[in-house]
Amino acid sequence: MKRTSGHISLDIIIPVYNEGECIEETLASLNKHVQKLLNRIQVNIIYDFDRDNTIPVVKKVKNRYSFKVNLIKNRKGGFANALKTGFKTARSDYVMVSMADMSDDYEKLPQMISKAGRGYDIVCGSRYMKGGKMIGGPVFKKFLSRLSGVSLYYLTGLPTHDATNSYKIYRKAIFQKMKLQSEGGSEIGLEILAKAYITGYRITEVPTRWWDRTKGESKFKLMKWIPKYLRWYIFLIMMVWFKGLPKKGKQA
Ligand SMILES: Nc1nc2c(ncn2[C@@H]2O[C@H](COP(=O)(O)OP(=O)(O)OP(=O)(O)O)[C@@H](O)[C@H]2O)c(=O)[nH]1
Ligand SMILES: [Mg+2]
Repeated sequence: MKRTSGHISLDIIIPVYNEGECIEETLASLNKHVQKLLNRIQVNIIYDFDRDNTIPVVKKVKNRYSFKVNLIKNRKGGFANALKTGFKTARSDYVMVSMADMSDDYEKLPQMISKAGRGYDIVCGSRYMKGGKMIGGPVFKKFLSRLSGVSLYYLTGLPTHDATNSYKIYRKAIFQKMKLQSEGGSEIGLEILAKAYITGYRITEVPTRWWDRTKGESKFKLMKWIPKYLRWYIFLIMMVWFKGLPKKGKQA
């Protein structure tokens, strides 16, 4: 497998759905934490419809930052398709997924980038390892998310305690042969991680904090997404227990 060292290039994918209240703060915070890095970085904001209120704000502020900001339309609509559009249109060797609602920990971004540069195929932001934290948010959702992440770590040996966190860096090449079936929401992150792990890609984690949004509206509907997450949770356990993992050095 081709390994990259040194300064990786990175496309940061931010899916948005009416994030006009949040996007400026998110871009400014990103800029603060990446402006001293030597990596080539661009930010791709993926929107579904032309009247999305994020668009005028992005057009107003996009030239203020050390990175280029692109607006890209997700023609099929929905979170999972926004990520697929983001992966397809990315120009860099690595892609990072981040949210527009100021929930992700950009202080840890340089550390995540550096780990990707050391040869990892996926670097996961991890709220449930030592040093990670979740601040705010609905208690039941937090409980389920922690339970699924920590149980997968122990039941399958997955090298992260936080499989369901969307905040991750991926080596773009892993998507070349990976068929993604998720059509709906953020369970696509778990699908990618599960498929990458059973293929033998190198995965690691970095402790990150997560903050609940203070502005805008959440689109996450817990009851609707539980079965979708469960599908990939069970898939991963079954694959690891009954088919096993590829031997080290035999990865795709
Ligand atoms: N393009 C696109 N982006 C979306 C869609 N739904 C959500 N997003 C974006 O995806 C990110 C995460 O969405 P949130 O609604 O915050 O959901 P969440 O982070 O899973 O859950 P919360 O805990 O409620 O914040 C945000 O940047 C949203 O604007 C969608 O249908 N299309
Ligand atoms: Mg959110």
